[in-house]
Amino acid sequence: MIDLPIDAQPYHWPFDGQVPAEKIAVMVIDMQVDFCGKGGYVDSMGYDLALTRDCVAPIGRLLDAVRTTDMMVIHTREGHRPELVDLPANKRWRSEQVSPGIGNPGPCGRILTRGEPGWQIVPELAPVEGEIIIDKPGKGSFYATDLEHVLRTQGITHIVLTGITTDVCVHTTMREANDRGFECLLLTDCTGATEIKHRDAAITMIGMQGGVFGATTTSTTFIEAIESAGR
Ligand code: C5J
Repeated sequence: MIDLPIDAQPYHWPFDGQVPAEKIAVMVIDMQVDFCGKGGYVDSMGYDLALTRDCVAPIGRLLDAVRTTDMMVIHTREGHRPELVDLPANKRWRSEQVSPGIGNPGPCGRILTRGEPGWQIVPELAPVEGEIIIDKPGKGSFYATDLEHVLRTQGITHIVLTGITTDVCVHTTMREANDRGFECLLLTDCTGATEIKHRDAAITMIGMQGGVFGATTTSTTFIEAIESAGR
């Protein structure tokens, strides 16, 4: 159960008022060692890891609350097949300009390569039994995956987004979902980017044009809505 709609920007979410929890999916995007762990891809590019790690604890608290409801939990992992047959040449080349390169060895194994230690979801946010995992080769979670088929089959109409990075994989997924008619909400304390200004800009952009990609709020507000429904 969840007590909707909730306070959000730029409108009370969702637009259609009360919806049952079983129509909502909470997505945890790319909370992998490569994006927020020591020795991973983001670390190897020299970014401040604190910026992508900050959201680990809030997402953990969110999952504790969501796991008491009927909401679907979906985790995603960005990564490529060990043979790299799904790694576009330009993505590979660009990564090699700023790091050992996707598919090449680093302190956490081959960067962004399926099965390697760096590609794993951080232990604090490990999926539990029954949660869905989507492996994706791109930034968006819909491209070249069965995510949309799973969502439609299960009658999901609303998506709550969390994860990293706000301006890349989270935003791309939110845009893909929005274009498909899913009603989206981003939890601002449950997301992070390699630059604070990019995170903040990505959040601000969601609110333009009356909520061009959906709405934003905090995990505190979302968790209160779960707790309030249980009282
Ligand atoms: C990036 C992601 N930033 N998960 N991936 O390359 O946002």
